Amino acid sequence: KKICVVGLGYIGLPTASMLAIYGYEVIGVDIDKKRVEEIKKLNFKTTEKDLMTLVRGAINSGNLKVQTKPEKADVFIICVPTPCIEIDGEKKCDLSYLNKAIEDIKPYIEDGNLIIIESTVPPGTSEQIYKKLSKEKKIYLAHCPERVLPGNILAELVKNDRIIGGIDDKSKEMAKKIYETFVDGKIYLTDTKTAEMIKLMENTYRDVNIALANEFAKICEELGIDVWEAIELANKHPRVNILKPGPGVGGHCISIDPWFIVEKSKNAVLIKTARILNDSMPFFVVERIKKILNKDSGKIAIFGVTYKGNVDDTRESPAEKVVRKLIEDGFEVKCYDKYARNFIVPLYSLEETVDGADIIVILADHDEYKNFEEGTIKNISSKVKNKLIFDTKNVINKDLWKKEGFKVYILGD
Ligand code: SAJ
Repeated sequence: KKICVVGLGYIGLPTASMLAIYGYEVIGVDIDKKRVEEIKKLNFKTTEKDLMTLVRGAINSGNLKVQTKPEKADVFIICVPTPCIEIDGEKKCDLSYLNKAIEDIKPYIEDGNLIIIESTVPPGTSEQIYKKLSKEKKIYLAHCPERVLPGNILAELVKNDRIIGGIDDKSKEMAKKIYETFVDGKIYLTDTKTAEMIKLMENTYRDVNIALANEFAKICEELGIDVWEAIELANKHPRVNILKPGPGVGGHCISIDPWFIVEKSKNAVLIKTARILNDSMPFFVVERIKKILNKDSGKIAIFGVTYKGNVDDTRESPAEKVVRKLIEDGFEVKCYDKYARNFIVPLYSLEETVDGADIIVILADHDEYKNFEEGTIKNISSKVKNKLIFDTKNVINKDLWKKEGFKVYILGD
């Protein structure tokens, strides 16, 4: 069987490589020529463990070909971005990349082909695509959403249970055959609209629970309670699992997917409120920085600009909103993050970042910050102007920093 995977991003590339390793003839397609070249030369950047090895094996096996154009195939798997855009104040799913991918493969589709959409889409999207494509060809169509955790993609690609939504029973069976090649987890079958909703429910569940943690942080700060101690002890309850407060919810999934439900239903009230609450956290952090500094100017040293710890992705990062607001409010900001691939402002070395700083603000929970040694902290304390650190992820070893004379603030304390 020949498979054409369209979109070689953080889902498409591992999926195409995995299918090739398991013996399928795979055509990996990406419209970005640079992306195609860097994959061919195996010099793409990634923080995903073993991904480079997997891609190398797939290409060297001769089963994976990477190119900018699709080809005829038995199965087409579409893994292109479905970002969120704002139109007239309404957040909506931008289906332009998906629609372009469909247009690109259309000339190659033959009767009997299976089309699989992995991209996250609003409920009902797969049916619309099926209606359009089945006018000209007898096709099968399924929606198979991904739930791998960035930072642990390869392990989860194999281990996680998968949901397959098929437009009809044959589509379900055909898609199941593809995924059971490499998925060790269980495979559950349903219809496309339910599968689309399941994906959104998974991420919305997380977003709403993060919003609850963030609201607890705001309330505890107001009442003079350490929210971290309160959450840790509340979670001793056998059926309570309160998540962690933070400077906001980043990444192109959790911060976006709930909007695809809000777009489709006026009943999405709690979901919308949670989104608004999470998007308010970067500004809550800026206000707290001003309160700690007790002035409206100064040098801020930011540690961590990626959307979460130990990844290189800065998409929708809360740090972006914090940095923009601080600069807008007249602060001088320098950012340090050795994982980040790119950011809205230049990134500096640790030394340059802390030099003369009035305060250090931690915005991502990279392990590096958890494991700062005494020597490093001493070096930092000799360079800063004030020994102040505000950790919005509660990731640092507070005692070590206090030993160096730092006043330590934690979000929600
Ligand atoms: N965050 C908090 N507090 C928490 C947990 C997370 O503030 O307690 C923040 C993180 O710092 C980050 C954002 O939320 O900014 C999202 O982080 P995440 O840990 O939810 O991870 P993602 O977005 O990389 O992955 C999520 C996962 N979904 C769920 O856990 C339900 C993953 O399984 C999905 O595949 C992925 O979204 C996706 O691509 O949809």
